[in-house]
Amino acid sequence: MFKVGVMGKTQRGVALLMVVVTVAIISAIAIAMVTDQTFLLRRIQNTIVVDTAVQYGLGGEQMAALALQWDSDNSEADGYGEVWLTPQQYPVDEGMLSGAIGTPQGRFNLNNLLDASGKVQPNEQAALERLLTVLNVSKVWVPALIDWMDSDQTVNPNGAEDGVYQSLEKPYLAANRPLRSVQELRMIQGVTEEVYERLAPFVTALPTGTPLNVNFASAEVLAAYLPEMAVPSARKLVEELRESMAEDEEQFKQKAGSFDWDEVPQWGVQSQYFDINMTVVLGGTEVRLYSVLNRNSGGDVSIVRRGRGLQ
Ligand SMILES: [Ca+2]
Ligand SMILES: [Ca+2]
Repeated sequence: MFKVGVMGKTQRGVALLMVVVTVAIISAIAIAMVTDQTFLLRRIQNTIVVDTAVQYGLGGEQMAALALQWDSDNSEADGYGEVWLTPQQYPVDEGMLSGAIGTPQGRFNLNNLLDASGKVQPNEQAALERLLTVLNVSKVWVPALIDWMDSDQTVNPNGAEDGVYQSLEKPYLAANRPLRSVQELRMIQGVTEEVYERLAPFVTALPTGTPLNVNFASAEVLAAYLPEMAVPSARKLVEELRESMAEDEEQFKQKAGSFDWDEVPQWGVQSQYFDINMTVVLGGTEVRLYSVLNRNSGGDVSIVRRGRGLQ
């Protein structure tokens, strides 16, 4: 009896333990399911918010296009003080759409280095090298950038083609086409993080070669474009242009002083490319969107690219 009684107690103990374990497992599964569903619900809500934000962003693009068309009809030049530069804010259902138009053409366009036929443009290369001198960063990688963009596999002196990139721990190939973004610089042999961080705010990578819009250029870029102009003089020129933009090329030349203009890479007082950075806040969620626009000489505006995040 005693023996049976002990066994009965043990069995009851095991049975109780099994119940406890089973309840614990079921609870864990139930909690996991609820968490999963909450997570799924949040994901669905987030997708709806992003989709709605993107729709508002498309509306923002259309408003920007109208502003830029109006500007084309009403002014010859593009510079500080113009209406299209005014940041905008519009209340939308349960939120706010805000955005600002800018132009990347005050920066050095890295895709100017090669012309449409793939030939290196010496004035542009010299200007990029002067910009690097002004910024006090290494320029040893410039031949590698040219190799990265030219269509051939011939290695320039101090350059780099597939062979160099294929020997890396994570190998890749040279792009052999114009840059698609400034971030691509990071893949080029010799471009260190320090070089990238210092240079990125002064450069752009537009789909085609473009003249610099001097009205929007920084002192560093102007000093790079105008040989022999020192940065302090360039700063004074920038201040002057922000107060009163150059309405045409002659006005800029008067403000800048005398230079050997044949040495200066392509420049002008107009922009063909614009960017919009938009923020849509909906029910406490913030979505950032950007678009790059092109305006042709007739004033027609088309979308070049768009995406999430900051441009
Ligand atoms: Ca204008
Ligand atoms: Ca190449």
